[in-house]
Amino acid sequence: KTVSLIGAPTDVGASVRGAGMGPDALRVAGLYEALRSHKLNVIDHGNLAGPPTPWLPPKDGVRHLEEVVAWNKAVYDRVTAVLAAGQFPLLMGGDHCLAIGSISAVSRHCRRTKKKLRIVWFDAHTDVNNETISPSGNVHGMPVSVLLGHGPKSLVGWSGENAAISADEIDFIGIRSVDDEEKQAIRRLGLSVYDMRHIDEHGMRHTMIEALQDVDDDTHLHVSFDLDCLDPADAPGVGTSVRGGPTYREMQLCMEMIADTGKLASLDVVEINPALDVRNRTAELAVEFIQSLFGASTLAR
Ligand code: DIR
Ligand code: MN
Ligand code: MN
Ligand code: MN
Repeated sequence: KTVSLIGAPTDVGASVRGAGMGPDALRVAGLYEALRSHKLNVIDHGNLAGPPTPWLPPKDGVRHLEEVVAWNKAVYDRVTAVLAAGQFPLLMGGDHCLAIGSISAVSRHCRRTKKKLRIVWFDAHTDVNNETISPSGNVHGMPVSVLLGHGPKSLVGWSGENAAISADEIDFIGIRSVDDEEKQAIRRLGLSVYDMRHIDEHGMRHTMIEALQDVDDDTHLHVSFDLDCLDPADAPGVGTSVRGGPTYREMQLCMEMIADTGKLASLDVVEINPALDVRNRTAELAVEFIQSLFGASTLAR
């Protein structure tokens, strides 16, 4: 298997500056070497190019729409090319708005190759705002809505269909911060949200069994991993931390259970903010989790 590392160094959709340094933080934390030591062929494509973040207030409910489109276009094109080459795209963000380009490309690829798409969205937030309900206008809070077909026209429909994904193709893990109108959207859309209370009551193992239950041989499994999913005690280097997240061990179990499916085929690692981190701890943590996603295990070799 060949893993292609794609750096998208931007904070254009975020609420605080700094996520643009994420790709290099992952490189410094040894992502390339970690995957190599796992007998994977790894190509680092370097960083994509895109516009600087202008840092302006929202216009018509969205901040930096033009720049968000440009960055996502670059991501969409590269992820499409990597998938077409039969390789595994690992997007190094950047903020979570980049999942629009990444998952639009994955969705188109799945339709073309007749694969069933399943997405696991690790996050403290559900990111299902859109320009009419978002309290902030930041697009990193909107990618799921856009992918479901509701959002700014210039971002919707890239997969070839109005909706790149359907509500039953995505499961959320670790949620503990949802805006008021987002709550209505979740109910209206019928999204599967495993919030922290669900994880507290049922345990992470049972939660992941539920989330992964319909993964089968024909499935393309995509993981969109917002590092703010973790408890901020473990992952301080994120822009919008929310206390009360999964523990290190719980998150390792998630990663190991996903690896066990053997169906992981694309990955976003987003929202690492080195400007807020402590000695690159959050990127190092991300590298550990990525290794587990690719099958690293304590006892098996
Ligand atoms: C908030 C924050 N719900 C918003 N979202 C974040 O601005 O839409 N997502 N931080 O990761
Ligand atoms: Mn988040
Ligand atoms: Mn489900
Ligand atoms: Mn997110």
